[in-house]
Amino acid sequence: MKDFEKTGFKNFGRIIDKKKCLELQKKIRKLRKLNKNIFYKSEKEFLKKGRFYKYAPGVKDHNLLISNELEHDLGFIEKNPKFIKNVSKILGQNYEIIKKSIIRSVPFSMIPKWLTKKLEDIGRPNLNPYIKDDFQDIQYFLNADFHQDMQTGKKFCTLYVYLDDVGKKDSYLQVLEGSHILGAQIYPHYLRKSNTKKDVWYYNDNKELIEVKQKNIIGKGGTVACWHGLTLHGTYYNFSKTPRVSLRYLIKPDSKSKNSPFLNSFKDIKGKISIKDISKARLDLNDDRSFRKTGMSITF
Ligand SMILES: O=C(O)CCC(=O)C(=O)O
Ligand SMILES: [Fe+2]
Repeated sequence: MKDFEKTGFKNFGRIIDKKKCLELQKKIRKLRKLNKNIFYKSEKEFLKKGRFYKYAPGVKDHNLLISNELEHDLGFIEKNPKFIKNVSKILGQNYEIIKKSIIRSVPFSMIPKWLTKKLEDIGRPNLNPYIKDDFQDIQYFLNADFHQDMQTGKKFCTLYVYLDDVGKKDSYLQVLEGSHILGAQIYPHYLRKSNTKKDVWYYNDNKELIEVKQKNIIGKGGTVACWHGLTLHGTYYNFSKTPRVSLRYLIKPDSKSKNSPFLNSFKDIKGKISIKDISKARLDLNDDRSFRKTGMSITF
């Protein structure tokens, strides 16, 4: 696992019981039907009731995954020996889960008409602002252009568990191996796809120029993968009829573990690990945090 320092990414493979993943997926689907009714029905209603802040599932509340309503024991994931072994190898034994939530990647066909035009050329269309409060206990995405999850300097990894099978049509995660090395950068990122080499991108921060390798997370339910908080990753549109349902964990390292590849990786990071003025970290957000068109570099 030593190469995590260099790659900032590890696909653990299919380590969780697929049947148990499907059971949870079905329960989620039953409790929170996914249809157009979860969205505000018009732009007028959205302008009246919607907002561009506090729209994500909470760490402790308004989060279906940890709610009494779902009441689901996540031991089959978090206490699974393979899960513990793999995560410990990257983050040290006493790692800590700081947040977990359900992610649904919504097929384009499920977006209400009034919204489709608005979301064109938005790089990171988080859908929750357009979804009624009651349903914001799940995180909904249309797609996500290449971005970093860590911006404030708080060190963590992101880990995904696929609850259902994810193929090429299902908005699979794409990760750019080695991209964490340039540190925290402003979105949109300066990325260009190689014209000749498959799955190679050139990435720069206006000083250094590096080559990074695209790794696709494609796999059956129960597949788990983990990336450094500064590693670029994203998803393109979901072309299937059903949402991709995943669990997303943010995991903090064991701060006493002297040799964790995650903490060691910071020695090699060239730039800063956070952007001081967080309001300047995303050029795709207006002052009121509404979305601004940027286009996107991620493709199918
Ligand atoms: O699941 C997706 O579509 C992208 C999500 C993502 O980048 C994240 O959860 O950090
Ligand atoms: Fe992300």
